Amino acid sequence: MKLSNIELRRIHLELVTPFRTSFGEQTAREILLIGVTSDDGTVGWGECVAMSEPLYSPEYVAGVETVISEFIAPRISQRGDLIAGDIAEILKPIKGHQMAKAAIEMAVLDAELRIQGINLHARFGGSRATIPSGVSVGIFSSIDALLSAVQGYVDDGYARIKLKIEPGWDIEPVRLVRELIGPEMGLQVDANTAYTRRDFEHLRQLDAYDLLLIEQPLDTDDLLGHRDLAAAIDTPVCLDESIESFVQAEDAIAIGAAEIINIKPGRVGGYLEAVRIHDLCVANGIPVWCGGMLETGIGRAANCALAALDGFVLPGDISASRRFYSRDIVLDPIEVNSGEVAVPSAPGLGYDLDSDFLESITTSVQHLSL
Ligand code: OSB
Ligand code: MG
Repeated sequence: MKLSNIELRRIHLELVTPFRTSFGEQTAREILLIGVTSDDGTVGWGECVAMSEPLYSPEYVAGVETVISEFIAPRISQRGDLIAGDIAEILKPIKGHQMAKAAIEMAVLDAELRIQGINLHARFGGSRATIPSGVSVGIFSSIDALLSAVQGYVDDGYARIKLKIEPGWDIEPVRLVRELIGPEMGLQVDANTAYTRRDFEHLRQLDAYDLLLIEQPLDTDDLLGHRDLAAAIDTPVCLDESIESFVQAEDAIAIGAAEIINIKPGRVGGYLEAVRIHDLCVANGIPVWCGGMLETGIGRAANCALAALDGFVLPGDISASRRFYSRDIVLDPIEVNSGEVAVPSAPGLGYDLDSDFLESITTSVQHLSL
């Protein structure tokens, strides 16, 4: 297809409850949506996972808008006819900016699949129609508040709990949550880089609580630290922030720094690279699971298709829409039933936009003619 227009649409969504991690607290999500229109009039949407500030990764919403309008759109325009599978190669000269590239590829993929009348799940070939749903639980100001939130998610039927941790909020909350949910339920922790190589003895205390994994305890660039930690503790070490490409996944696996990998399509430059990393992990016996970035129904729909692939052997951060938002921008927001979410099957990424609501929460729109 040939694209005639790229739309950059910023939306503002309030969170139902503040979400605090070791890198900051969010009470709302500023999200950049990318709309592409093909020459036959088909529209596809991509959801960029960058946050407002560069606290999780170097990318941020305003920066993504700039890199798309100044560097990505001209290259796509110059290329002319293309398919989603060409985007990574067209954009390769631009260093980094995985989230911006992923969002464009996602929008083109949506348009391409809509033209073909097939769904992303069918294109990826995953065999499951439903996938287990995990929930990510933030840091609270009191243990009581944490425990009542976790109990609520247990009552909602989630298949596993992920607790955000940081120094001062780790061993004791984990101990009490394990006591609350019992020995059978899947429990894991995510530090978002809050620890250092001096914390191995401390983190070893987590081994007592039968965790599925500890996610990204050390700095993004500290692969050797993660290798050494993996050797020092029993809890499997999982990488999130550190894996921004297929080659980084290969390296981390080769040196023993990644016993498990959290795959986030936005962080690795797109869904097609995410599938390649999944295949690499399967070939190396590395379990993977699908991470989340507080996506709306657009991003969650695509994450479901990815997480339906066989190598995704652990529940993903694919919680119900209502876990973060009181109203979604899609008409059929994701729901959790008996711990599972249904993988969408409609053409494209598989969502249907709630256009009126989308308009009402739009804070800016920019059109780039190609
Ligand atoms: O580290 O997995 C993370 C949200 C924003 C940024 C980073 C992370 C997260 C989550 C959210 O844990 C999970 C979700 O979207 O449900
Ligand atoms: Mg994480």
